[in-house]
Amino acid sequence: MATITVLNGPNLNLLGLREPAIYGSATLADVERLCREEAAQHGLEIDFRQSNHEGVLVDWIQEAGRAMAAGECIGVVMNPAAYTHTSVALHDAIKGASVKLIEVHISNVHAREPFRHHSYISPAAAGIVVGLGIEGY
Ligand code: CA2
Repeated sequence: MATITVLNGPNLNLLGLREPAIYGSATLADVERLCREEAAQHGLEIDFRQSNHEGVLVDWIQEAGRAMAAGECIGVVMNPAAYTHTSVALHDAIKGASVKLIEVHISNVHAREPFRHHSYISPAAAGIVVGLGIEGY
């Protein structure tokens, strides 16, 4: 069965446990369930992961690139969290691994602090979903 890899960056393990006014009350386990249910309706499998470590996320993007080349993975959905605004390494990994990746943000980053308005990921992404809550996944 074809797979979609869903990658989550730093602190998203805290989703639903802190700052519900910004990110809502759903947990990351709820997001995973949502993704699996939606994927199942399309005959797809979900490989759902979260890490607080930039290098681990780079490794997973490269792994997804290999799985895409092997025809096992059809693409990546990624919420890079704070690394969105800092990480040239994630930008390079997406480009270098030729990964088809959709960048997702739960909150509308453009309506928040100026430092959240720039994304190193967007120029390497195939598409962007911002501000639609966890439904954006
Ligand atoms: O809106 C998003 O999805 C973000 O990617 C979330 C990141 C933030 O740095 C980006 O600017 C926008 C933060 C993820 C951490 O999530 C937390 C959840 C609950 C409590 C604390 C952090």
